[in-house]
Amino acid sequence: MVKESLQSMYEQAKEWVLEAGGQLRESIKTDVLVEYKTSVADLVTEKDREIESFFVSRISRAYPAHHILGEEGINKQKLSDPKQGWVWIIDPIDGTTNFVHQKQNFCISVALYEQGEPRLGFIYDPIAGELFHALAGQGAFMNEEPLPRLTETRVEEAVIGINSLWLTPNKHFDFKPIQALVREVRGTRSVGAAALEMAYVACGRLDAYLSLRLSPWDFAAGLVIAQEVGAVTSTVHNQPVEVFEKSSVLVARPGLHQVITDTYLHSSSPRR
Ligand code: 2AM
Ligand code: CA
Ligand code: CA
Ligand code: CA
Repeated sequence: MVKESLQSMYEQAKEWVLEAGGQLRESIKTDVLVEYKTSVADLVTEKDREIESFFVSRISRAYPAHHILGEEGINKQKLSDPKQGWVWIIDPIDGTTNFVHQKQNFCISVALYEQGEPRLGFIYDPIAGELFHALAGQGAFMNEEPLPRLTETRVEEAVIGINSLWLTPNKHFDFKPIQALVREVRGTRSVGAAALEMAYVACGRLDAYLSLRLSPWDFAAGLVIAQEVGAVTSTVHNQPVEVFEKSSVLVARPGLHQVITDTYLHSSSPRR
């Protein structure tokens, strides 16, 4: 694939993301049908399905040979080997709970991978009017503004994104070292939308973000964007994130990533 066509996919996908975001912005003015998925805390709305369908129809018309992996499973085609060919990874609404309860702090997350390699990433908060985007190798942007490369910071001066579940006894992780981290940092934030929190690390609003169990659509675009500004990404066990597997995620400024893994996470052995 020549570079021009990746560039044209970038421009095309950016238009789709902005159009879909416009639909979500309109939808918060009306009542939206909400259903439970696996539990009362796991919501899905008619808009999640509509937005994913929008991308599936646009992508399959423009790029019929490409594969699509979306949270709501609109595209039923089975992906035999996601590391072959072109794969779009879509979270139509990341932060559905925020979408329903707050009508803000949610985003659309869209990524494109080729042979398992990151190519494009988009994270769009249509309420704030902030589109984070990147073409791998060409830097990351918020709207038209290039995002500067991340510099180092000390843990005492860091504001980190973390979910409160980390701080309670859980079957995955020893939470005591995490409590030590939370005591050490300047502050913690829980936005409630994983992709948006990764974008916030990329633009410097957060110095690190860590989450225990996410899916490809939660982090695929965030990985592309964060890596373009020099953020360090890994699992919480400091292994590379496998983009097509469920995974924990730690994304942080350089330096801070190492302090968090060496000092706080290394001593937290997984419970299974
Ligand atoms: P979602 O809104 O697209 O479901 C906070 O809940 C963050 O974790 C959101 O980014 C949310 O994505 C993600 N998440 C992943 N798995 C989840 C689950 N089973 N229930 C709720 N949120 C989940
Ligand atoms: Ca969901
Ligand atoms: Ca999500
Ligand atoms: Ca979602």
